[in-house]
Amino acid sequence: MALLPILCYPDPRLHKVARPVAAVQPRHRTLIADMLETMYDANGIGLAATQVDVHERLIVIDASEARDQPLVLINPEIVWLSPERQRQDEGCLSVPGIYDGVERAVAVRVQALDGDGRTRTIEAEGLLAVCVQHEMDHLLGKVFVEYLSPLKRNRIKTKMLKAARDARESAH
Ligand code: K1U
Ligand code: ZN
Repeated sequence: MALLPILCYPDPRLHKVARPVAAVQPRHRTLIADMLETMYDANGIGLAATQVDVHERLIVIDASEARDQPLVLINPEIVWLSPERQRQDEGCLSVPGIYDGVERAVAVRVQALDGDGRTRTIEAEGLLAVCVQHEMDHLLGKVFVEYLSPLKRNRIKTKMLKAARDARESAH
């Protein structure tokens, strides 16, 4: 298994639209294992393939307290969104240190393939529902900061670019 580098906003590769997985192949099993390891290592509750520069419709999630309930969603499609919506703070491993409120459906039903290529339907609410919607946005090339005002987004962009520049300079 391997830790994968996570793309940081405003990297343009975060805006690529992922293509469907045609068939679950051995390389996808390696990718899933590496993404889970990367997500747990970064203390995240989700990770989309887009964030590790793989532009296929695959996400991993573990929103359990014990961090022992990994979920693999391949070609996920939302089949139902609750009409009830709620604003909740979100974070993103591609936008480290930034948390802000986004309004989303409180509950979702998603159909997807699991890591063995079997069709599954997942009902999610609370943090898991927020995370599923956040990760599915990544597959469409959308980062949560795009729900914020242009002023906030530009401040975040400037902060991220400065942090990347500082990290490069201190590495020399
Ligand atoms: O980068 C990501 O897509 C993962 C992201 C998922 C997420 C967290 C919270 C709300 C929506 C989506 C994270 O894991 S951010 C870091 C984190 O561990 C966290 C932040 C807030 C609540 C719980 C966990
Ligand atoms: Zn994210």
